[in-house]
Amino acid sequence: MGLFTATISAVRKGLARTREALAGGLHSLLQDQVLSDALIDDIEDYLIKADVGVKATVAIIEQLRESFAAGDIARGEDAIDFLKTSLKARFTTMNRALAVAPQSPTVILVAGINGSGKTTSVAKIAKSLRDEGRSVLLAAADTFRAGAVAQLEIWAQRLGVDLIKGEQGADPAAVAFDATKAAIARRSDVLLIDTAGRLHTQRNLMDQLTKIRDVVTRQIPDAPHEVLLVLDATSGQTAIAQAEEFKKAIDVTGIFLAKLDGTAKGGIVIAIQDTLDIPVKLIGVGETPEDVEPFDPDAFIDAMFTS
Ligand SMILES: Nc1nc2c(ncn2[C@@H]2O[C@H](COP(=O)(O)OP(=O)(O)OP(=O)(O)O)[C@@H](O)[C@H]2O)c(=O)[nH]1
Ligand SMILES: [Mg+2]
Repeated sequence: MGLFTATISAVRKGLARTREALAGGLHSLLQDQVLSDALIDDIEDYLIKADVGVKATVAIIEQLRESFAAGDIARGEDAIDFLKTSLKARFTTMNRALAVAPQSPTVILVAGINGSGKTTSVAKIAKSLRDEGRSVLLAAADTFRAGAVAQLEIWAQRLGVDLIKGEQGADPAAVAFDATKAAIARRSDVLLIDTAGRLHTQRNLMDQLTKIRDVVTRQIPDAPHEVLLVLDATSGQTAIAQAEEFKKAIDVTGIFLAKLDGTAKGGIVIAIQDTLDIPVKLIGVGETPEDVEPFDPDAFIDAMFTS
C-alpha cells in the first residue's frame, strides 16, 4: 500500500489565485469570441504569466495555431479545452507516490532553501501518515537556526508524534544518526528528518546535508528512501534553478511544492515537469497540517481551469 492514500481534496482551494488569474482571465478573453491570431497571442501571454514556462508555452501555442489554421478550432471556448488537454499531455507517467521501504522504517529526508516551507511540510506529511495509522518519528536536524527545534517540537506535540532532537548548534548528522537508531529500535513506520535551510552556494551546509544522508545510509543501506526537496511555488522560475543545484549535491527523489495557495503562478508545476526529471509528489496549499495533497496532474490541470 502506498503512502498518502486518504487525503481530503484541497487542491481546488489552493489553486484559487491561479484559477482566478489564468482561467478567469482566459474566460473573459475568449468567451463568445471567434478565435483569431491576436487572441492566440493573448493566450500565450497568459500562459507565460502563469509561469507555465517558455518551453511548454511555445509548444502549446504552436499546436494551437496549427489547429486554428486547419480549421479544427474556431471558437474561443474550444481553445481552453485545447489548453487543458495539451497541458495534461505534458505529464509523462512518473511514480509520484512516496517511497515505502520494504522493511520499516521508511526514511524521508527533507531539504530546501531557507523558508521554503520544509518544517511545515514535515508536519503535513506527519499528520497524513499518522491519520493513516502509521507510527511517525520526527528528527529535528535543523540545529542551525535559533527556534527551529522548538518549531518542530510544537508540531510534534500538536500532532502527537515523537521527536528526536539535539541542542541548538549540535551536529545535525548526530541528530539524524540518533533518530535513525531510535526509529529502528521503536519500530517506527516512518522517520521524517527536517533539516536547516541552505543555499547551494553554502558549500559547508551542502556537505552537511550529504553527511546527514550518509549517517542514515550507514544504518539502513537503502535509506533514505525519499529525499524530498521543498520548493516555494511563489518563487517562480528560480525554484527550478534551486532544484538543479540541490540535485548536484544530493539525489533528490521528489519535490514537495509548497505555497501554491500563495501564488497566481501555479503553472510552475508544468515548468518543473518540463525541465527537471524529478516528480512533483506532494503539493502544499496552506499553512495548516491538513493543507497537503498528493500531486495528480489531471486533477491539478482541471483545478487550474475549472471555476
Ligand atoms: N500559504 C502557505 N504558507 C506556507 C506553506 N508552507 C509553508 N508556509 C509558510 O511559510 C513560512 C515558512 O515555513 P517553514 O516551514 O518554517 O519553512 P522552512 O523551510 O522550514 O524554513 P527554515 O527552517 O527557516 O529554512 C511559514 O510562515 C509557513 O506557515 C503553504 O503551503 N502555504
Ligand atoms: Mg524549518
